[in-house]
Amino acid sequence: MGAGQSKGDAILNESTYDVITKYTKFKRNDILAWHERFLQQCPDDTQTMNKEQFCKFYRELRPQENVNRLSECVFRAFDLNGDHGVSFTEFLMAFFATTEAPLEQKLRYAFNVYDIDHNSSIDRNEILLVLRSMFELLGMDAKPDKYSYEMCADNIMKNLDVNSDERISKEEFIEGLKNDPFLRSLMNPFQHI
Ligand SMILES: [Ca+2]
Ligand SMILES: [Ca+2]
Repeated sequence: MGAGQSKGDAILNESTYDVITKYTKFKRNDILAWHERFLQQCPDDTQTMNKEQFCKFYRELRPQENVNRLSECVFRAFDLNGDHGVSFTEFLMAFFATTEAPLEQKLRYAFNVYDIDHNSSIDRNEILLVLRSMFELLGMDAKPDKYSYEMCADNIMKNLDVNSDERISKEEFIEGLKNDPFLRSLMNPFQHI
């Protein structure tokens, strides 16, 4: 960054605009405002948020909710290319999808939240890990014992793993949650935003 230039001067290139306007309903002014806000969160020149920066920002975006644990899971889900950083394009597309998009699009990101190792399927262990964040978000973390998590995970596997291969595919996840309001309320981290 040259002398006299501040981060606020950083401009978005047209291809970023094109991608974002194609996949979201944001207008140019919205995108500019988000970009400025985004850059304030990453003080280095990378223009990409690391996990710590993202989690802090995400907690600010959902101030009424307990997303302390969840924000780390959401970081992995928003980092679509898996380079351990969330770029502006990744952020704004994901933020739109998880707040204003139709249910199916929200569930696609919800799937990514659970698919911790990015292998395009969810196993019981991944469910157990994310359930703790969901219990916290839903205010169910008073003192759940190990047993409640295990029971819950078994129940989820039983209901979503339609072909019984011990894994939940993206299709099983989306179809299952679309058709089961109870599981959706328990598992979708983006239902209230
Ligand atoms: Ca990334
Ligand atoms: Ca997985």
